[in-house]
Amino acid sequence: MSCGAAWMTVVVMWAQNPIICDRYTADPAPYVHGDTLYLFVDHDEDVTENGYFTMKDWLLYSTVDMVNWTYRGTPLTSATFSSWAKQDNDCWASQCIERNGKWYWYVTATIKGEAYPGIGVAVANSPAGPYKDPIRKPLVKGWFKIDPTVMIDDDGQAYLFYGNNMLWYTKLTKTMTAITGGEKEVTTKSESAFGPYKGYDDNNNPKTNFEEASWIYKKNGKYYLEYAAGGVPEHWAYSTADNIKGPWTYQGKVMGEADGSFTIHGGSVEYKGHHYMFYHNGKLPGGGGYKRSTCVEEFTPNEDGSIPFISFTSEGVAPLQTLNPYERQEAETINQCSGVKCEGDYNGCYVTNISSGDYVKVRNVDFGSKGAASIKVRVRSAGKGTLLVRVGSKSSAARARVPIVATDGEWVDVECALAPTIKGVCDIFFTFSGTGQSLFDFDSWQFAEKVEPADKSVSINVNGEERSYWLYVPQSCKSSVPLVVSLHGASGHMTDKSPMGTDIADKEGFIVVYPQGKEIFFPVFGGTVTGWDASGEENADVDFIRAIVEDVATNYPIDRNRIYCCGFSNGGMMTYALTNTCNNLFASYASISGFPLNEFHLHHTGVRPVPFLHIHGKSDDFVKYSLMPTIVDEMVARLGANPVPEKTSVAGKYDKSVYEAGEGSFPYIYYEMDGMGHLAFSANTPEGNSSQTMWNFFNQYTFDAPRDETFRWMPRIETDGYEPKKHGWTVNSSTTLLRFGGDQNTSSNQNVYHSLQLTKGYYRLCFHSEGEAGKLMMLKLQLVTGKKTFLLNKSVPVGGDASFLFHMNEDWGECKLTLTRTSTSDVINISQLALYAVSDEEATAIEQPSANGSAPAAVYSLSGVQLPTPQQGINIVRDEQGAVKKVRKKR
Ligand code: FUB
Repeated sequence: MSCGAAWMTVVVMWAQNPIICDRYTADPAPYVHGDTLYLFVDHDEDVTENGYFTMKDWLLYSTVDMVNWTYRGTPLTSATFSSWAKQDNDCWASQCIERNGKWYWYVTATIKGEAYPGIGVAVANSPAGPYKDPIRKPLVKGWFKIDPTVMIDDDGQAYLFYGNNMLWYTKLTKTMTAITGGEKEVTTKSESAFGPYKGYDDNNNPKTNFEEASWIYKKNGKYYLEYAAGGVPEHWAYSTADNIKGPWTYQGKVMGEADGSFTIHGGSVEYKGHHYMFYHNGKLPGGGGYKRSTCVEEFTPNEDGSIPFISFTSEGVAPLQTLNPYERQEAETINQCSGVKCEGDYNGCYVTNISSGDYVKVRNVDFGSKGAASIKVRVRSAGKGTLLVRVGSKSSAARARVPIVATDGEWVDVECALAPTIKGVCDIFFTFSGTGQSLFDFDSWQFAEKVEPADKSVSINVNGEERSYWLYVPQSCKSSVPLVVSLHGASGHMTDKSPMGTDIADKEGFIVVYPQGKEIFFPVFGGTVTGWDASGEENADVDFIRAIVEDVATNYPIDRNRIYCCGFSNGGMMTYALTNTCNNLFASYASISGFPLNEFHLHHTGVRPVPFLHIHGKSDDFVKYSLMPTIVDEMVARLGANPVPEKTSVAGKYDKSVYEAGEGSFPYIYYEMDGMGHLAFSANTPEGNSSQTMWNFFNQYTFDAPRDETFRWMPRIETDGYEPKKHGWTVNSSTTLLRFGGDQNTSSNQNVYHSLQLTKGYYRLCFHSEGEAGKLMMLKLQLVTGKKTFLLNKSVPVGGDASFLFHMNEDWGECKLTLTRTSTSDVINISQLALYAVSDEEATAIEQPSANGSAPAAVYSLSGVQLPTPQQGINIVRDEQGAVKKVRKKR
């Protein structure tokens, strides 16, 4: 593919080695984890002190394509090991490995107050740290004990090898932070094990070929030990063994002597089906034996597993994949650079020390066939400068000149149009101009794709059926564009472009689609009109809506975290239904003049809590406003929201109720519109436009917002200001303490009634009661549909917390919950009523109570009676976090 302008076809062969250009990096230790190759390296300082290795810290880089390397910070310095290591120098070779989610970085340092080295270990929860030295002492120490290399064998046993001229290994405990079984020495003075002697000392003793930099791994049942050999200048060689204890067999030379460096420390690794050999040389400008730089070559192992001789190249390796410019990319993801430095830590890194004439090159960037229209860069600056975007070479014509002005030390985004656009796969150069040192800091960049505007009907085939939708893509759309699905009401049409107005899409820069409903039978109309099958179950309309989103996503750069759904009337009913069937698609929902009624009443909320906005006219007698309180009750309980709303009113316009989000959940916002009938639009919302109100609501939510997806029903009957009797509850009536549910569909309620709906699975019902000790209550949870079985039917002592596990056997059912007292004069207060879904594993787990020695928060018998301590046999235990388990106490 070309890179935009036709005259840009010059092919330049770039030197890729060394691969890290902003500083000198030595002793590379690659490690593959998931999709990423991490490169742990040592750091030769720019200024060499006393003509010897000057090394104060250890660095981390990573890549996913082998050509662009991201600086991930300087996670370790000698200060990390301040309790035992000499400070401010001697941060020598290292290797890092992950085990059970923790990262163990083994390093060489000099023992404080001594001249000999030791090997320490730092531990972190992520590769970039923060790291801590948990044992505050070296694992091993003594002359020649340098250059640790680590592996975990198939049986889980971890080994550490290390040494210079001499070689040792030791087992590591499972914690990876202690050695076990003592140190074992490997005899290096053996030609069959480590190759021909490099000569003899003055006493005529042979000098081993093994020098240092051991690199251990296992492949196809064989142990490989790569190492620097031959004394200085070193070359790279390897030996193999069938047993970790040896004997080792010398296999030969793998690489020659490194260019410009008397050491060559490296190691091979397999990544994404390719084999790479890392090493260092002295080839970066100004480099040498104490200013080394990491390089990499690809190789193909021989069929018998042996490693071929690998030649050094300056071209390095080919890219494994392209880089997506339409996603935010770190400025410190670099192929080649000059002049700049990278700084930062696990909290974030950036490019700094930028002067006029410096550049950063990013390789193999895929702009696609539509091309990029603009770029956004994140920068901070104390002065002024320009960031220029070029393609193919650092001296090509600039496609964008991004002006950078002083930002008071704040990070800001600056956008700039590209001319001409950039298309296809290219190398990108960011060059910098301005006067003075350190023009600005550069954090990230992201290009925006050219988005073609559209205002047209689109046909798609869904499960063999031709369906259509109206696509509206405003001129104002950028990349990563939000998408709104807007559903018309019964007998409506996609060309209504309702209820989300295109004016708001224009203004806010999002795509909106208007699906066309099919002719379906509506009891309320007594016939068929266009509309939606809003049953809350999987159906052709749900497939259609999913297919539309996919269709738009194939043609436009939509942000999958920002897809929203709204609807009018029957479209609003469908929106409620989609909270159940499409709750893995939309980030938030809005309905205007529509709620679940008649046959659409059931299954109207999914397990996943969702942000929801509802707008309803007080004069709507079609989808009856008078029934809305019940809908609100249902939504609020399912969201675990505060049932007492925060209300704001503007006379003649609206009453707005905000039901604040429950823990791990989202709010329900309800607008009651003065004087509005059954309409798709209102100009009386605070924004003066109901489309804008919906958009402002949507725009607060992304799909990846953290949420607790446990099904819940939390009516919060005791909340101050909440009157349960007004919300479908029977309270203190005769012997009934509390009753909820069990109402029926009638012609007047349009099938909107208070109902507790459950699907198959385990649940936990909890509440707290206060009253006269020794009294009993009866708890009943009964299905009022299907076989009308009792899910719970228990006598419960008054006082304290109660928690009951039960199983719902039917696929779906409506329930009635009743708590009765023995006598009408019993005064009992019920609070903290909640019903949660419980996973099968949690519900059926059988284990020792308080296995960790801590007392459970509450213990109950199988019949739900609270016990002072676990009794022999099966107990129900609720821990401090509220999790419930069945546990067996042995004798
Ligand atoms: O980087 C300091 C030392 O140089 C390493 O520990 C050795 O392996 C050699 O590369």
